[in-house]
Amino acid sequence: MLRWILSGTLALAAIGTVQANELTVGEITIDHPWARATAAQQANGAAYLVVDNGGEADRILGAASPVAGRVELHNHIDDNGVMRMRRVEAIDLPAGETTALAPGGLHIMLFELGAPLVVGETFPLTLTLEQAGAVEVEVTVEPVSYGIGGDAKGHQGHGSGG
Ligand SMILES: [Cu+2]
Repeated sequence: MLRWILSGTLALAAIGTVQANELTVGEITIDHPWARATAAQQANGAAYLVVDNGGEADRILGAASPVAGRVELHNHIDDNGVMRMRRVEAIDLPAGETTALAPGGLHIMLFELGAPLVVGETFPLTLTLEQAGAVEVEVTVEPVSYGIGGDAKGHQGHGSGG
């Protein structure tokens, strides 16, 4: 137990854990990471955040979190009028631009949740950026109604097959 705590602390320290809702790494600011609350029977969730890149172009290559067995980068595409989620290999963060991950668009998909995401709770999410490296942010769980253009059913039917 002690060994686990020590190694965990070192790992977190190495990638810079913060409690704040905003994290700045170099010229990149990650603002208000949040996730939708999930129902008890819901196996999957989604996380959103806003990246303000004041520096050179970067890309999000992947993400991981202890609350999810698997984490993928997703986008919504319009497939003949039907919005479908698709996995994307990376999320571009163009130089000098703000990239928003939000309901109905780009998002971080949390598969195989170990427990429901409860409003008010927080959990760590590590983003792997091509240039900036690993960045850990603290995600706050918000009500399903939170955010823009909520589509609460969108993720419930999202199986592992995509
Ligand atoms: Cu998704």
